[in-house]
Amino acid sequence: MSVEQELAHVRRIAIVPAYNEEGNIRRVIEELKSFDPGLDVVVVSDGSTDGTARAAEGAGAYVIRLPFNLGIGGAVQTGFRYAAEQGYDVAVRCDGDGQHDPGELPKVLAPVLAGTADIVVGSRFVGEEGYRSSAARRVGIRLLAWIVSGIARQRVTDTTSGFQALNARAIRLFAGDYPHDYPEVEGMVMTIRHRLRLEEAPVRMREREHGRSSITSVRSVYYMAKVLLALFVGLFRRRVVPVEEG
Ligand SMILES: Nc1nc2c(ncn2[C@@H]2O[C@H](COP(=O)(O)OP(=O)(O)OP(=O)(O)O)[C@@H](O)[C@H]2O)c(=O)[nH]1
Ligand SMILES: [Mg+2]
Repeated sequence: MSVEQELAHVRRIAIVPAYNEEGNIRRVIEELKSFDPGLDVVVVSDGSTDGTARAAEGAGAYVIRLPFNLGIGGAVQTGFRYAAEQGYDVAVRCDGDGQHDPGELPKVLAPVLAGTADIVVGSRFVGEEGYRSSAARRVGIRLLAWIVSGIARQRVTDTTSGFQALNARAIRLFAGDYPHDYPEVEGMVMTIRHRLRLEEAPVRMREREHGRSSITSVRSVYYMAKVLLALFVGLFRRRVVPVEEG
């Protein structure tokens, strides 16, 4: 069975965090819907001050408006909570800036639908396709991959990718507890520590078209320092059991 056929048997949702993505969000939703018309889309507008929420509703998404900017982790966790409460079987996570191509979703979804992984992370660094980014950022990405692979005792290549597919188990885990600051990096460690099966799938990602990236070059040094500290502190965290686990 193809991924599209298998998808038809599960309740599925796309979780899209968006902070001032008025210029991008409509197309993101349209592309998701054209990939799979039965895919529900929830956009978590993270205290946006532009027309993000209205544009998302206009394009047929369910919109959760956070009262102020919680940051990417809080926004994504809100989406996972919604997905868990509504009983979705499968969720995909896509950025609201259009960098994640829904056409690549079959690769990310396949292991989840086949039941061989609980969470699949779309990686820019597995396989042939390279990803253009600044040298500094590439070094940072490699370093993070190396550290996370060491902690997790499993080789990973793309620790900052928000292009992911998750089954109900992984949705529940993240609905109950999700890192705030650097959710992708810490989330990977968390997933593996909770003994969920994590896989990477090779994907291509696009360049940002409208709006501004949250990570500028000066900030990326700061980002690295903080994320390394967060990972280090995380080593001493107990495995947190979701408060409201049913
Ligand atoms: N910057 C930022 N993005 C947020 C926030 N909350 C949700 N988001 C969304 O999270 C997604 C990822 O943010 P980006 O700024 O594109 O981060 P990135 O993709 O790692 O960086 P680039 O590759 O440079 O675009 C986007 O869809 C944002 O709209 C927030 O508080 N700040
Ligand atoms: Mg982006």
